[in-house]
Amino acid sequence: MKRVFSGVQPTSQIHIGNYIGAIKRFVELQNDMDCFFCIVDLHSVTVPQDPKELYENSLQLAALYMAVGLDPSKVTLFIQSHVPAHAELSWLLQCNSYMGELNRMTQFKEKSLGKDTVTTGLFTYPILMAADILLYDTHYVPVGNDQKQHLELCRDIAIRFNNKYGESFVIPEPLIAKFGARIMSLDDATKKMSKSNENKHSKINLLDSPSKIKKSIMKAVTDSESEVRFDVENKPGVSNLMTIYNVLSGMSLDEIEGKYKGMGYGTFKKDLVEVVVSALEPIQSRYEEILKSGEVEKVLKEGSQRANEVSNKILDRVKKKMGFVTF
Ligand code: ATP
Ligand code: LTN
Repeated sequence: MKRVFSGVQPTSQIHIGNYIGAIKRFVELQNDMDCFFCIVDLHSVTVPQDPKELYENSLQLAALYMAVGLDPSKVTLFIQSHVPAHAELSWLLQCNSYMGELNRMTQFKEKSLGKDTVTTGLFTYPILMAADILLYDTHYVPVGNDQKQHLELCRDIAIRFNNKYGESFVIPEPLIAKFGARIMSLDDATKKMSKSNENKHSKINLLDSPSKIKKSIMKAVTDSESEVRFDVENKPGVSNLMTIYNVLSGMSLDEIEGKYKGMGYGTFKKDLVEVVVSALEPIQSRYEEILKSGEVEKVLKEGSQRANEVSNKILDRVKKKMGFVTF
């Protein structure tokens, strides 16, 4: 069975960009692949975190993973910091990668822009991500479009390592959807929907109430025309809303265009509210049930046990190749 690995940071609330670009796709893969889905808490501390919030967000993300339909009997769900091999391999890979390649990472440039101080962890973040992936002999990595460059770096590091020390790593392939891999901000369709955007109406979180969803969608930027038509270049706002409509309802773009011909944006947006609310409702009620059931801790403990077993073997193999003494 092919292996899949992906991770989401336990920072702030999970939005429909994270869901459509990544988490929804995790659910689609779980029946056919051996999947590891991680709560990447070590990545989240590359920028300041409130300890109490980090704690709560980590457990909430685990409950949300299960609420969207990930089945712990099929997939391995775990917290990154429960598997020390991630930090250890990250160090070994740091000693086999270069300042120049990290300097080219656009996410680092964006996230450090305008900050007085930036942690070294934010700079080396993509190497920890490469370690996450390579530790599981991963074949496929489902992610949103913003992670493409990090995946390329991961492949470069793995290929170079294999050339230097002999076959050590499986070379992973990114799984980036042709459609929905970059959901845009509702207040500015030229930027990606982002957890770190302070405007709460720029995004729809999976746990948002119907009234908040309604407000955010009704406020969403469109354009001065009134035609519901998919045209990313000239109509980025409407095209983004149509993408969300398409992915969450299953209706094709042509069908959506046909349904709202001559009707203007008002009716389209009202119906989109319905589509989003009914897609999120079952997730929200399962989420509450899962939190109440107290099963999250058990699932994470079992998950980290399997993740430790699998990753320690691979770490050991890599350390032997590098010449470390292992018994
Ligand atoms: P920030 O938005 O603050 O940069 P993030 O949401 O990108 O944070 P993660 O929680 O680690 O950070 O992202 C989890 C997954 O969601 C990743 O696979 C990422 O590519 C994907 N993702 C994030 N934003 C979007 C988006 N707007 N559209 C599609 N996928 C996205
Ligand atoms: N860097 C990713 C989160 C992440 C990840 C991973 C994704 C950390 N480790 C391994 C896929 C595979 C992000 O910021 N979205």
